[in-house]
Amino acid sequence: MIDLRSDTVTKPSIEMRKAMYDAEVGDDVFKEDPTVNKLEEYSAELLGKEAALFVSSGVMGNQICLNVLTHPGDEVICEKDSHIFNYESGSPAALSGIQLHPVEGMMGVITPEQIEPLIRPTSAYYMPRTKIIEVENTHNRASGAIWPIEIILSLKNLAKKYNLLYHLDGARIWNASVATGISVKDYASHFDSMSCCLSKGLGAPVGSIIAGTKDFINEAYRVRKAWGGGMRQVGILAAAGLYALQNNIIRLKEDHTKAKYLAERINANSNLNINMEAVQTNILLFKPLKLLVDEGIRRCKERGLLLSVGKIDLIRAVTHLDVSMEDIKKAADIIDEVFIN
Ligand code: TLP
Repeated sequence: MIDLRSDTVTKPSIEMRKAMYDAEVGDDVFKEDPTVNKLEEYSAELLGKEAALFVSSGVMGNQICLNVLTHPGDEVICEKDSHIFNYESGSPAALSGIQLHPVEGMMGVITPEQIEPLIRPTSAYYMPRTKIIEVENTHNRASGAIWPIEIILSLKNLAKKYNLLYHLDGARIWNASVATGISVKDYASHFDSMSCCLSKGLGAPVGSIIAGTKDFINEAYRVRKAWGGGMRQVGILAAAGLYALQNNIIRLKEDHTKAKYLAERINANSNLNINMEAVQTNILLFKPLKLLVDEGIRRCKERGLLLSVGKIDLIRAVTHLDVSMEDIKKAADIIDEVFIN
């Protein structure tokens, strides 16, 4: 099976497993796991933040950040297709008593002109309090599109003007960085808090990192424990994360090349529609014109290719380190066979 459902499906390589096997461990609830401590120090340095914290997932990372930065009744402005709005089980409301204010963007990007009129006047005590602007870079449901740095900067200025906080869901910030050449440190420097995944394109089996000031991370540490996320001899997993950060960032370029190739093949098929402009990293979304999404996915599966639903009318394919260029060529052939070119 060629599995392009997500970059989360990658399995730890032999070298990564060896690093896990060799990891020194201790009780992380006592902050005595040397490998976790190393991962957190390494990540803070890499992201140019005062401190970082290892958490079990991207959802946990985003939700801890939102919880620490808000009070119940606050509001977070985010893009309509963002992960926090669509795929985090309603946790902003359930866990933090806050609401999201989704705004429709262009390829996942929302502008200051759209956001400024939505910021609630501080005098209006009967309204929710606007507290955070959230950015997702790269943007999952916008086909892995990258936020232009100028817009990131202008939203930062807007947040400053209104005394708002600025959060980055950087699950795939590594992909944005290798595609643009802008360092993750540079991206991170604009945000008060950020969350980034080790378990997607970087190939670790588990885990995300959140980063910010020391005070922010001290609070996050408390929330993680309160939500049952305090882990013990978890250096075994942190070792995989450290290996991923040290070895698997630059190679993401190969995933982008594979995605571009697949997108071109899909674009050449007259029974499929794809927005080539949005294919900037490792995710592609395409629309079957003569078959239903579920039926198309089923027929590809029968031929050895796993795809997923991107949106109601869109199929998603994600390239990653466990699929070769050969696999991608085979995948393109299967797609042509199913959606008869
Ligand atoms: N995304 C998953 C699914 O949930 C859709 C995927 O297969 O792409 N932020 C972004 C932008 C994400 O894409 C994801 C996962 C997360 C956060 C959450 O990460 P996990 O799954 O580790 O909780």
